Amino acid sequence: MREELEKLKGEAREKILKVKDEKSLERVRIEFLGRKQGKITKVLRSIKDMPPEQRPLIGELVNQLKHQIQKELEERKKNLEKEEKEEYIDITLPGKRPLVGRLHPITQTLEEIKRIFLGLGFGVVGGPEVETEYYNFEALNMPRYHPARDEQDSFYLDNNYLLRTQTSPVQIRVMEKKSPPIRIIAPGRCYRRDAVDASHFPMFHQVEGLAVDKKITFSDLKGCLTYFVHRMFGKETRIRFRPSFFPFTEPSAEVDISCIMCRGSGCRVCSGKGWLEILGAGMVDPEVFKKVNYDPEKYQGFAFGMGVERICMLKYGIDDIRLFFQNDLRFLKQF
Ligand code: 2NM
Repeated sequence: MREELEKLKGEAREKILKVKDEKSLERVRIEFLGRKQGKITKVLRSIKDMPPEQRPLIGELVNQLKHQIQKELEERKKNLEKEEKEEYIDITLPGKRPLVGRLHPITQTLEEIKRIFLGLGFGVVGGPEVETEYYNFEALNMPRYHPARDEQDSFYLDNNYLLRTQTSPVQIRVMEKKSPPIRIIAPGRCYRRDAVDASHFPMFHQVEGLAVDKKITFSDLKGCLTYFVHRMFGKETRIRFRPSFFPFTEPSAEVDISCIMCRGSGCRVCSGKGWLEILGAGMVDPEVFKKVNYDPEKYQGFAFGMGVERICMLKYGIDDIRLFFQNDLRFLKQF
């Protein structure tokens, strides 16, 4: 009996090692361990016909063999699987490129703007998006019934809170806490109750800048913004300042750049005008300084504000602001 078992063991081992795929391996398993006709199974079944005193020993031997074969079958199966995988790796095939994320074009533009002003010595500050009427309007020389409030129809919350319509409240908060000299930009989200169209969206991003010191002049403002425009849109871009009005600056200006599509000759992008409006700016109104306890006789300052979406649209020739907020990868992948 012992001999017979040894023979079975050798036979099984040989067949298991010879097998070249999982199907044939399964056939070997059935040949030896199959429930009905398996060679080992049959031996196990025959134990009951043996003399009682031999049964325990034989039983144990056969069981050992059974487990041994099971183990070898499993090992061979693992090796086959591994071999199969290894065989199918064709290292000459181009790899599958995983989808790599990237920064949103607005974030990219924001980073670029920040980098330029950081280079000019401006610090970057943030502040709350939920503001009080005082910081959003009153401190900026826009009292309750000022007509300029109409233009910035806001989202109001309870208790006179509202979503900021610009980031200038951040500048007010900084001036309240610190004395000049001040050189900061305040980037962030702003909210206005605008109807959505190709150039309006109820949430947008702004960067506002502020420099306060003794003897800050309009020339400093012009120099600073000209440098910014050259860095952002290229040295060949021209810049012009048109007189305008803001309640928080005096004098105020709208700043245009020569059209980046036609370079000033007039085209569809600039509606034939040759110029594109990119930001608003001016010298901080003495009334604003009074609100933060700065002496307007001692200090002057310039301030400016720009819409990041608008800058980004002009830079890349994007004609609809809604594209930024639809999460369409066909659009986003281009940046
Ligand atoms: C603009 C245009 C002009 C501005 C003013 C101030 C502050 F707080 F100093 F008064 N911050 N930003 C400003 C000035 C913003 O946005 C079009």
